[in-house]
Amino acid sequence: QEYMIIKMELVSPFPDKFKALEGKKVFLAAATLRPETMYGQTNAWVLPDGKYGAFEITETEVFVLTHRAALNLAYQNHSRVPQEPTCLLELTGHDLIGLLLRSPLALTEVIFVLPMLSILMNKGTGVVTSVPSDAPDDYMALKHLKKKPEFRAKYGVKDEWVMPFDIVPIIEVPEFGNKCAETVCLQMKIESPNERVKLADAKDITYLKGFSQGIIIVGEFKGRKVQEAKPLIRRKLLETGQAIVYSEPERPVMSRSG
Ligand code: ZZB
Repeated sequence: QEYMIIKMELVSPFPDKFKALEGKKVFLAAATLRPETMYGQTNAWVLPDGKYGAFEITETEVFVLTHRAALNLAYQNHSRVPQEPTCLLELTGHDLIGLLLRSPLALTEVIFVLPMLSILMNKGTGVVTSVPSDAPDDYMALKHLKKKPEFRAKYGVKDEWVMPFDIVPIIEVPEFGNKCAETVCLQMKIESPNERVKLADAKDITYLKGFSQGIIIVGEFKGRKVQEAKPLIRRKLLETGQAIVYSEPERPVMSRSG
């Protein structure tokens, strides 16, 4: 599986826990298969109890991701020391919740890191960028956070990290509109982020519709088909240094682990 890692930059001044990294460029490294949806990012997701680390990628750049992903990256020529991940800071998802980020192409200028309980730690980087317009999982998780003050309280999520952020329409799909994930979740009567089986189907449908029939309605490639825009946006992100390619060597196991 070939992902792109989107470099979501930690906004300075850094919080206390990250003070040792001040002066470096620190990125939450989000693995995605949908670079053309980056305009619609509204937040980032991490697993609260997941183990993460801040790893040296170059002399000046640090990525926050799982140890497993850091090791994979080290074997793909993305580590300060060749083939060896060097961790500057051990972290958990709890340390990341509430961080303020600036993410490539996002129409929302700054976004927050929020908790998602369905994140798989053995897939991608363990960090996911959230596009509630076109990803059913993201749509349901954001809706849940907004609806449930007790869930926000449990994870120390402040209202202002969530409430001001609404779906940003970025892709128009015939018959599904410009909030494809919402349309599909409503049609399938999905009521909570825990309906994993239904959500997997919703994801497949949304992927298929968006890719085969979607038209980009914002940004530089406005008016183009998703199929045409995808490789152009991918190339742009790579050329500007806002993303890198990341290959997943083994098949991920479908279970959750810290
Ligand atoms: C942004 C995005 C926008 C995504 C979209 C999807 C969609 P797949 O096909 O199952 O491999 N993802 C990445 N890593 C993880 C993880 N560790 N745990 C949980 N989810 C993860 O799915 C790949 C997608 O799953 C990635 O692409 C990422 O979300 C998420 F509009 O990034 B995506 C219809 C889907 N739309």
